[in-house]
Amino acid sequence: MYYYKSDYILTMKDIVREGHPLLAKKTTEVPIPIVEKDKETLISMMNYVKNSQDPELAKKHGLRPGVGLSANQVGLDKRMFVTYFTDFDDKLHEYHVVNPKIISHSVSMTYLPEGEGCLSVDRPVEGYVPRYEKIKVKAFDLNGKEISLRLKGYASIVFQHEIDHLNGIMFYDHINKENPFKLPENVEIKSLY
Ligand code: K1U
Ligand code: NI
Repeated sequence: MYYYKSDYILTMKDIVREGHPLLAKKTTEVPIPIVEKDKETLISMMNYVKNSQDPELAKKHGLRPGVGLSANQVGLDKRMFVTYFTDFDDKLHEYHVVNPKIISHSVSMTYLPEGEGCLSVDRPVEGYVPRYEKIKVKAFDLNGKEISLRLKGYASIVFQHEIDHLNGIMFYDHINKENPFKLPENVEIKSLY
């Protein structure tokens, strides 16, 4: 499997689960300019995320709702992901993200008080996942144009979750092993809300 056609309807059967080797390795850079097959795959991935947030389509296709999806989660060794969500300030974060690099981040950290979930993890995992409060990301978009994003709060958390996937890191790798609700010391860290 090398790519998904843009009109292919991705479902949960296409999503690889924890334990799959693709979720534990650093993924491979996508050649720029982006070839049509990689663009089509990104479109199909974006459709998964959008469909999953539509209650009727989610029910029809048995989709778990998501706000992001990385290519290795659908079985492809490629450094790319999509996001589709509205932040607390009502800004829509609809992005096709290719070869992302975190070029700087805040010292201060944040976390979701309810913890994180993952489409590749079929069990609840409790605990705080410390994330940088702000990040600056450089990447390429669907058209191979370089983009530079300054993200904070929830958007910063979602992007770090997806970039972690591309580096073979799962959200629970960040949770304190002795006490899942213990936060890192000597660093400013606040709950997102
Ligand atoms: O990458 C994935 O597995 C998708 C994952 C991303 C994510 C989860 C938690 C924090 C940051 C990023 C999800 O989207 S899990 C579902 C989810 O968080 C959600 C779904 C619908 C509405 C609101 C949230
Ligand atoms: Ni995930």
